[in-house]
Amino acid sequence: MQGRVFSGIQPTSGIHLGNYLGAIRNWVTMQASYDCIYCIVDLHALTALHDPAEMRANTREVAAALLASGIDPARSILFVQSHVPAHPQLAWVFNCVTPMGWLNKMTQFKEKAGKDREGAPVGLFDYPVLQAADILAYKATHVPVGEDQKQHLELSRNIAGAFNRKFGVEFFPLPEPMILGEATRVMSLRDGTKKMSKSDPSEMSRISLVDDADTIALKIRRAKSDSILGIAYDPENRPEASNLLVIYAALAGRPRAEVEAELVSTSFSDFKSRLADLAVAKLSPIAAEMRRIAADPGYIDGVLRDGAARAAAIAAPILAETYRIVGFLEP
Ligand code: AQP
Repeated sequence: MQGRVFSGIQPTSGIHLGNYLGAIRNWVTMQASYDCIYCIVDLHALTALHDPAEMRANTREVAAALLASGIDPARSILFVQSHVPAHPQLAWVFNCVTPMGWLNKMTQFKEKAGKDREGAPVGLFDYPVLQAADILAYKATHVPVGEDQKQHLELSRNIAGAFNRKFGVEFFPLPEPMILGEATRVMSLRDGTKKMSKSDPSEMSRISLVDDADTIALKIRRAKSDSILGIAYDPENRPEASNLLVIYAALAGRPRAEVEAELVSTSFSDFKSRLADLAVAKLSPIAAEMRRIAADPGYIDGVLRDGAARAAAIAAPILAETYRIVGFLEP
């Protein structure tokens, strides 16, 4: 194995094509060559979601989506963040070595807090410190994420370095972000300059992993287009065409340039019907498998329980050593 992978996904409802192409699909591939730990990060989701019933339902739904996409619980560890207390425990230690100034630079906080920074929860501000703890509680070496998480990963490296320097140790590795594949930043179907996101109020802006074939086809047909003949990659001038081209290449598993060469004289509407057929062919089997798995919550809970026990067994000695390094007495 080439190292230890950690990555997480929030249990916010409506996992979409961006999550799938930017993260989950890479997670599946990495199982062949890394020790993989995948986490449903409910503590992170609490920064935005306060409906307990929704949190519970989403957590199982995301687990079903990951299993349906090909995360194999026999090979990888799949668990829920709140089941392993080492995450918030280590986050507290990191809170005490992380300068406020580093967090003040995080663009995701600025975007999510919007104009009401004073009213935003402390948890939202502190989110990247917990993220560093998620990764470093396992001394993970590689973190596959979409491009939107690049800045947070840089911060995790800085926090690992700050801890090591402060206590004069070489304890935490500096985790490497892995931003893989053709679709590292999938954009909204309604606006090619905005990230495809669960929090976009328009359902038509994203393809959800639970969408049926008709809905997928409808969303692609209605996706914003332009009137230039041929599909070309030109994010500056043709953001929507570029985004759909990237999605097409990623779903087909082919290099973008190769697909682009094929589409130089294709009309937007013909391209959309090809894309719709491809998206339905690739995503419908995942949706069907998700429904099958979701019908058995006992199975999902069992997988998550087993995953939490395996995750805790790795994290506990790393946390204990961290506590020893900072000078906490053994209980
Ligand atoms: N549009 C995207 N393109 C590529 N990758 C993406 N990811 C998210 N959106 C895109 C990647 O998905 C993984 C899990 O993300 P998350 O659960 O942390 O969700 P998020 O990034 O908060 O996703 P959203 O949809 O943008 O949620 P909201 O709207 O709540 O902020 C990560 O690896 C992420 O990079």
